[in-house]
Amino acid sequence: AHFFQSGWTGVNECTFIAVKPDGVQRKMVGEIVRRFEKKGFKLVGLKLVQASEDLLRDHYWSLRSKPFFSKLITYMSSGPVVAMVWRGLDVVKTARKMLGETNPADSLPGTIRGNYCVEMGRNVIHGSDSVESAQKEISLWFHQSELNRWEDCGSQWIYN
Ligand code: IDP
Repeated sequence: AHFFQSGWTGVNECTFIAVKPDGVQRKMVGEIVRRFEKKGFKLVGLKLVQASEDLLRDHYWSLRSKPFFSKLITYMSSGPVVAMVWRGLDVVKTARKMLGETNPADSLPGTIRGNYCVEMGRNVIHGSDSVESAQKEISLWFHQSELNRWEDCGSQWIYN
């Protein structure tokens, strides 16, 4: 069965999260996974990948004309990233709140970027900015067969 047969909305909404190369080097993977797990979201895909420049150019296509674009591609290809798909009610918007602002300096303490980084060019984590971006990014980074359907035995304690 197609993974997204059950739809993209409600409790089945999905977002693409990536621990960027600086986050992996700085041993942030466990902390980031912990935050999403403890929040109550469901992990449906996870892998450590060295992203190609082609993949990253596709991923950041909308930023191709920005002055920082080539530095961004260099940064994002400087080491492995942990690519993840998380599922749950309003996960796209909520994940963005958990991340903080693009600029760590504008991110509130308590958010991932607010707590763990200083500069925009080393901001530790990526999260899709809309449901449409999430769909695009998930299909770019993951094969259907890498996304898992599983029954979360705790879901009745997360959803009423
Ligand atoms: P987002 O990651 O919060 O969605 P975007 O505007 O989509 O922010 O930018 C993508 C990534 O590009 C940012 O996370 C950051 O790493 C980098 N970036 C954005 N703006 C700048 C900038 O002005 N200078 C350097 N890097 C930037």
